[in-house]
Amino acid sequence: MGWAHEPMVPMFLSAGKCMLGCCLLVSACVCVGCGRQSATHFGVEIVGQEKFIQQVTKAMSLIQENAPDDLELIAKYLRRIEEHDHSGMDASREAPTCQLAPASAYASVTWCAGCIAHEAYHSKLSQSPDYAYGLEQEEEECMAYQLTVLQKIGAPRSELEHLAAQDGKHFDLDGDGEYTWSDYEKRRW
Ligand SMILES: [Ca+2]
Ligand SMILES: [Zn+2]
Repeated sequence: MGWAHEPMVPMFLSAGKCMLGCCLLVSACVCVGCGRQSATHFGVEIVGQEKFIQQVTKAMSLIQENAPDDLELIAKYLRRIEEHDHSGMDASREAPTCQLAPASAYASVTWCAGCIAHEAYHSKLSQSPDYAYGLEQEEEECMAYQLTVLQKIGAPRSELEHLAAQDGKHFDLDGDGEYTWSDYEKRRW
């Protein structure tokens, strides 16, 4: 696991960049489009390969069994979870969408569950009026929430330690102190 969690899809950029983002998202959908299916569990639409739907359903069931209040929060702030080539939260859509890359979704059921919780927390924060992506501080808040969920669902110690060792700067993959499409495109998770 060289990755921890998924910063927001950059959505604070200009309208022109947003259009670009939509095109990127559409092309990504096409490229993973083969065998895509859709199912609804816990009121959340899950879109991806059959094994993705199974994995996400297992992750959500694990949260429901061990942390029902957290599943309620997740199902409130995520209306769709889809397989994608980069992980992140797209809160700009009508259905707030958590995107998970294979590295995030298939690492383990517990890790998948933690990533979903992390993205749901971004979505929750993004619904405040005057919201602007909070970079490192926001990532730390989402990671703190992710950690509580991982603990409640009995994630292995290695995952708890891996997450606790992160510093919230993972959004800035090119190291320029800002969060842009360049960072998003560099994600391998
Ligand atoms: Ca950057
Ligand atoms: Zn994040």
